[in-house]
Amino acid sequence: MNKFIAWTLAGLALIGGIWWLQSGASKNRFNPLQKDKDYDCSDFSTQKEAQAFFESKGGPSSDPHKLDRDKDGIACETLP
Ligand SMILES: [Ca+2]
Repeated sequence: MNKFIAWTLAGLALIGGIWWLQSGASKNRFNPLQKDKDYDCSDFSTQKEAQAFFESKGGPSSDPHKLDRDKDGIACETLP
């Protein structure tokens, strides 16, 4: 009987682990380009990269990720 309980718990742990991998907790880590992610300047390694993303999302007139807070058309001035 104890063996049965042990196997049941092991099975539940496995199912829980699979559920966790499929759940939102790990999505950003495995899928960084997921479209509903909110991007910050720290998500980019260069200003050029941030600028290209900023322009692909509508540029200065849109800026849903607030990459250009001073609205001068240049995203993430602080990046190299
Ligand atoms: Ca700016």
